[in-house]
Amino acid sequence: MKSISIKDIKLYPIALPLVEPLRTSFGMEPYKGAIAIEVVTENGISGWGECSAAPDPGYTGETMGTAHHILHNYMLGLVKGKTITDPREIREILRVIRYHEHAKHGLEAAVWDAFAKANDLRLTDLLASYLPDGHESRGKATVGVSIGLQPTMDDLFAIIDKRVGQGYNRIKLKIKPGQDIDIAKATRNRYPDTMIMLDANSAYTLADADHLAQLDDYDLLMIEQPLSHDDIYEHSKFAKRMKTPICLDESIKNVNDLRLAIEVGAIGILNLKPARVGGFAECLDIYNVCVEHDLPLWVGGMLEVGVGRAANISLASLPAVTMPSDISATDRYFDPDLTEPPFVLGEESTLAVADGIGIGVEVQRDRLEEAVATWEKEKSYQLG
Ligand code: OSB
Ligand code: MG
Repeated sequence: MKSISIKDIKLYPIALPLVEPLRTSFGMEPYKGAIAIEVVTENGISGWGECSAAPDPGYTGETMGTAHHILHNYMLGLVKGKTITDPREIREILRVIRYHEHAKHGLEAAVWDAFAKANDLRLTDLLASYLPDGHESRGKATVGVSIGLQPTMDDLFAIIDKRVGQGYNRIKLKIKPGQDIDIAKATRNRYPDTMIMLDANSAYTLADADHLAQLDDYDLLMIEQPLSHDDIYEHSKFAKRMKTPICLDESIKNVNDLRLAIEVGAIGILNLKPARVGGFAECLDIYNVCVEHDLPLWVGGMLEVGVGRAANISLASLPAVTMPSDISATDRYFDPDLTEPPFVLGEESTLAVADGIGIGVEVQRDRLEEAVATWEKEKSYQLG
């Protein structure tokens, strides 16, 4: 493969209004905040990555501010001027910096896109080239939709009706204490044949196990991240008390976390989120461990704009991603998005990989400028 030399890296803090905000057990955002990252090569290729840390530290500890600080002051200097012969080298270069997975992922993703473009490859095929034979891209991802907490059950049903009507065949509902068993029961009664799963975003403790065991009655696909964001041990205790499979999101920050979770029986299904594990090199290692252990996986999302979503679809189209991913069509998130063309839901709840080299979608410079201005106007703090 052709190597690339990195001449310049630009950071664009952006905010885009969300068509439908996502209320979780940790909060709600009317705007999607992110840092769009552009890597420019000596040959004039622009690669794009998305650092999807939120404005607030509710999901992981990172924020747009911490990500901007660490990117600007530490990471860019390590990568600028480097010649890259394999995009997985970025993970090694950034290993001297502890944590900051969202920031690492955004920068690494921009290099993956530039590298794929320099080699005239789709990102999905470049990713597959580092996997064992037989793991070629399927060219599309099976997907579902993530629905936030709603004020009333009627509001929730209105949104689910709309999404099921649009063709999504797997829905994920956010839950928290006080809004859990009733949601599962009412939704299962109303939609007997839809795949339903719940995501607690760490809102419970092991003391809630008896209460949550009631969820076993509703034929749920899985329960995502019921306990603490940094816990594996208690999830292993909890998993033994539930028939419904436990999916881990926040708790798995790297491949070693995954190995531990498998070893102690804390995980039945993995939500693989590139932003949470620090990039695609780590995703590939995790993917291989899932294959080795027959662990079902799907690709999670951070309400990414088109840049990050296109990359996530590229990963989600790989064949060991056997469960529906949390990646929805563009109209669920933004109008308009930062990129063109939009992603449109296809037959059997799928999204096609954008057809073009790299991530396959084009950043619209005028919309980028507008999104930077929106961030400037809406931001509640200075970036570091
Ligand atoms: O827990 O999976 C989550 C969004 C932001 C932070 C955490 C989560 C989510 C989602 C969104 O559920 C899924 C999507 O991008 O559509
Ligand atoms: Mg989650």
